[in-house]
Amino acid sequence: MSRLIVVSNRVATPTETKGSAGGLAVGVFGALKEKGGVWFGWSGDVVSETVANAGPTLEQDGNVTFATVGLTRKDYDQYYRGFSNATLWPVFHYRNDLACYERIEYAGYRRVNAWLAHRLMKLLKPDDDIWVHDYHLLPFAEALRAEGVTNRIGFFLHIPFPAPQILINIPPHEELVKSLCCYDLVGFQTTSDQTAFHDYITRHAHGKVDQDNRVEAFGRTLRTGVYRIGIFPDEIAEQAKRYESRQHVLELKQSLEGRKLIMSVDRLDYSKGLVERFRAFEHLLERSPEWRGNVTLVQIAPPTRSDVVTYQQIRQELEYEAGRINGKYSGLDYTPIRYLNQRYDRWKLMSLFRESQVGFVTPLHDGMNLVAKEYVAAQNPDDPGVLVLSTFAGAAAELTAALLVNPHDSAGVCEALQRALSMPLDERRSRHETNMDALRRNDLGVWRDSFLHDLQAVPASRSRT
Ligand code: ADQ
Repeated sequence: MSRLIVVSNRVATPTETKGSAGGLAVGVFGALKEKGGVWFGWSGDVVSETVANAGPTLEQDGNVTFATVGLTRKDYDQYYRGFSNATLWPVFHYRNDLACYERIEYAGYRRVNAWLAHRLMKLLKPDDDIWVHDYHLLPFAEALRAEGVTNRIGFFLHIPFPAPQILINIPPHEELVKSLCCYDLVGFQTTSDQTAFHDYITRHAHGKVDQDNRVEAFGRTLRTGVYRIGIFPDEIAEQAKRYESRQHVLELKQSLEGRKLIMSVDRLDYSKGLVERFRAFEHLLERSPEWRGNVTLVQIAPPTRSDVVTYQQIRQELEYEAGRINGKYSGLDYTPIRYLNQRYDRWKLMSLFRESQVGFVTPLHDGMNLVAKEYVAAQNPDDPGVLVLSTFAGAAAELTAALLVNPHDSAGVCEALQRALSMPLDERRSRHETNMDALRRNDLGVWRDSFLHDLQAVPASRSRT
């Protein structure tokens, strides 16, 4: 049986794969354990050139090798902070206004991809299947092909793929899509992401796409597919229930003094629609005075990428908005928005979700959004909370029994909040059941197995240019 080689920007630690990080780390590790193999990527450390070139550092866990390398300051600045997070991330989330492009960073991005591919070479065997993850590594297969690698290589994009009119704002857009065509299988979160890629192929690259999603472009043939990333809903349900009476939940409950609770959890990122969310909540307090003093929004948002300027700006804006709204509606014993810039253990988050009457998940664009799925799974089926979900999250295609909203329509979001806060038990139960069925039908195992199944179905000869 062929081994599996997983490549991602960051590699989970062996401890994280045991469940504390949950989600992706656990899903990917499951496949690695089954087939044996290597998880390769950046360690998260910025190191000297000598240390970077001495790697990879290897750590063994059963039949899985964790292989990590450090990045130099220059590589970090150009590849990670620069082109990946200041160019690709905003454009792929339809925020051209926040994107900047520097040729030197793009050159660094390609250089680091080639360097990483070269570092992986000595760990590779001829019949390994290689699964590469996310936007940091668009040119990774091309770099491996340049080293003579003919293995099957698949790619999964965790974030949206933008419509061609948006993508072409990145000056080397054609090179990037050409690089993607060096993979044998390219997977997307939703059909609209896949369609956007196909549109680019036919309209801008003069390529062809057939009914089986076989793409011919830039002298290569590949397949595309839609693989909606999921969670293991029953494990989350069990975890949320197990910890429902822990101290942190009791303390929160006590501090709410019978008020209803709306929960939001996101990385602090402009794609997550946090400012719009705070304003919609303000709209609720403004329009429905009966909720003043009777509902609390807990927003958990740990800062990420805080050395990218746009992330510093969104943080300031949110602090301002939270302060402004709290200044307007707080009482001596009431703060409408509790805004926390911290990471929480997974089990704590799941039990807090279970305690809340509304899950408020309103990204402006999101590949999938696992928080929405986790919120549903964590509910008590006898007395479940209601999910208010943006139609611009990939998860909206599956969680059709959520209250779907346009995050730009503050009045519409406010109406959905009112409806969620006063929804009768029967309706809440029936919506929860429908959403849970969808989560069980397409769990994390289905995502992982269907991608790997399709990758293995690629004829080996197709791996060659
Ligand atoms: P993210 O943008 O990080 O992922 P998301 O899918 O919501 O977004 O995943 C976040 C994960 O981190 C969730 O499992 C959540 O529980 C956890 N998390 C969030 N805030 C936390 C906190 N304060 N403390 C602890 N844990 C926290 C990218 C894409 C998404 C896509 C995923 C997976 O942007 O669209 O769904 O990858 O493909």
